[in-house]
Amino acid sequence: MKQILPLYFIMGSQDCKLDPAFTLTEAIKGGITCFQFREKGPGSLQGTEKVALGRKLQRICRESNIPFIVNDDIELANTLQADGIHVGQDDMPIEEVVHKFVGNIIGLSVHTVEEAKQAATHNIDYIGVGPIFPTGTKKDAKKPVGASHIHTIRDAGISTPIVGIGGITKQNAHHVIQAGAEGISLISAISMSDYPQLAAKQLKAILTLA
Ligand code: TZP
Ligand code: MG
Repeated sequence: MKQILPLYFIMGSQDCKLDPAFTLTEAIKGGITCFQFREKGPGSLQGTEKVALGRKLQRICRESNIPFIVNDDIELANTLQADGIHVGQDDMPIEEVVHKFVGNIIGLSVHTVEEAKQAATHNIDYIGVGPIFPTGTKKDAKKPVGASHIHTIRDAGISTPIVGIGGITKQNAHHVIQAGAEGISLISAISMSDYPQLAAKQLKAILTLA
């Protein structure tokens, strides 16, 4: 997990300023360590178009040995034989995901210490803690918890690998790492950039310095 989580890029076509395949290719050149396909919300593709984009982005990840993780959609994750699935608290119960997903990596979004404790009992591979900072990308996001919340989770004795999520930019990424996270996961800081490769490179540089 330590190699996979540092710079975890998430996106779907609805998040991209430029072409999604181009954005992902550039982000990979810039040094992302993991990719999550999250085709969701207003403007997102559905049905066969969603599957086709998933396949295309998965192929790009495979060429560079970047783990390909699917958000929410366990059927799609199994069809594509994705490397991982990521679910939230309101998705399918985690026991069911553990039972049904045939791939490797299972990630879960958590907001509270209690949810993080629950994740640990289910042997989840990593948890996404957030939103850390205010985000404009997820319209129904909960109240930001701040980077110190990662500290609080660690202090509660939880050693599950953590990625921070929500509003992470090159200006604040170091706080997330310094608070004890194994990585940063982000959408708009790369997907809305005119230069996704450069954006990823700059974030990667911050991780090395933090
Ligand atoms: N979950 C909590 S915040 C968030 C998700 C999916 C959105 C993160 O997007 P951004 O653009 O990195 O703030
Ligand atoms: Mg979800």
